[in-house]
Amino acid sequence: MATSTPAEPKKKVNRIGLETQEYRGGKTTLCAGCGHNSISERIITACYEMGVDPGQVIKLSGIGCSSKSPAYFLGSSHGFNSVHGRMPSVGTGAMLANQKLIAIGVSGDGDTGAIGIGQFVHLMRRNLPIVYIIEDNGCYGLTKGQFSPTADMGSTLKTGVVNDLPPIDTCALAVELGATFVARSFSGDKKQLQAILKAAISHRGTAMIDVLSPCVTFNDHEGSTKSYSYVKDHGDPLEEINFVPFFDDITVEYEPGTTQEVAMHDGSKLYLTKLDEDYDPLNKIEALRVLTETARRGEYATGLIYLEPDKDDFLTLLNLVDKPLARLSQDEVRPPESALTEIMNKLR
Ligand SMILES: Cc1ncc(C[n+]2csc(CCOP(=O)(O)OP(=O)(O)O)c2C)c(N)n1
Ligand code: SF4
Ligand SMILES: [Mg+2]
Repeated sequence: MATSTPAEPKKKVNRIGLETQEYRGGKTTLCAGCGHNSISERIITACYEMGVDPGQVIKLSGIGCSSKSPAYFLGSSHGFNSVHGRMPSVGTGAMLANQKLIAIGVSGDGDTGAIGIGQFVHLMRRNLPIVYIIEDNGCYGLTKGQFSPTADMGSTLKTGVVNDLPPIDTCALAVELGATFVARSFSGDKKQLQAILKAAISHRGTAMIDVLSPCVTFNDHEGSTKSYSYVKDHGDPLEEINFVPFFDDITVEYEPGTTQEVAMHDGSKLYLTKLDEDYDPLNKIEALRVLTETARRGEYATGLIYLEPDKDDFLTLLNLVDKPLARLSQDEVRPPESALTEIMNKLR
């Protein structure tokens, strides 16, 4: 009698036929419990669930514990670990060379707010298509926990040293400078961060996400405003976010007047159920108001803070040819002699 071997259990794959495993990277070398590790997990899940092709992604970073984290997700993607604070210019170059890439940048509050602030400022005003994540722990984790420019005035180091300088609010700065997608979340808030990351991937333009990401080794004590317990107790979510990707034919039922529906560039939809009635994330002045008021109360406004879905991104403004510049042949980039002669004749 013939015996049949039991069928192998079917592996779960996403819409492009890949398993979650294929979105993972190397084993983390960060401290156990570091917020940055949770953010890597959320990036893995968001890219898997969105069916992002890892071969189309370029991961970019600067220097810091946060900037090491691209090694721990999307192991088969392109990657460039740049110099401290210089990720924006490397990212700009990469996207100019190949505008078909999906750029995911990971920086730290020190990498962005201190040495990299000049580069950050110009990235925000250019609206380059990039998901720019700041893993914000209020300190320089890699160099043993000194205050960074996002540390709040009056917060203390473990040693008791008090920070007497006001913080830079990277979200307010990004809104002010022209970023078209600005959000804040917490590494411990799976649901919110996941929805924000998916929406950021769908956005065509700069998506700046400040993720409060506690450093368990140097900045998780009482007196810190970037500790797990402080952020958990002082987060003020603006809305509940539901993200429906373009490939899912789902409509969300909601009571009229309670939920705002926002169409993303790629046809995906965001359903924002407001928790603060007056809040409209499409209004720049409102965004700055809410950031100022929550900061004054010692709280963090979280969620989608500002969105401008239709502004032209940097590459569109440059009117680039469709074919990635990096793939153009010599013949395509070198004008024929007749073109040069024509120009010379005009100058005579
Ligand atoms: C040009 C330069 N200056 C200073 C340093 C030292 N340095 C390395 S990482 C870092 C700060 C990292 O802080 P952050 O970006 O907040 O990352 P975290 O480690 O907190 O995740 C500094 C000052 C360096 N590597 N290069
Ligand atoms: S030192 Fe802090 S930021 Fe660096 S890996 Fe450890 S917990 Fe994370
Ligand atoms: Mg830091």
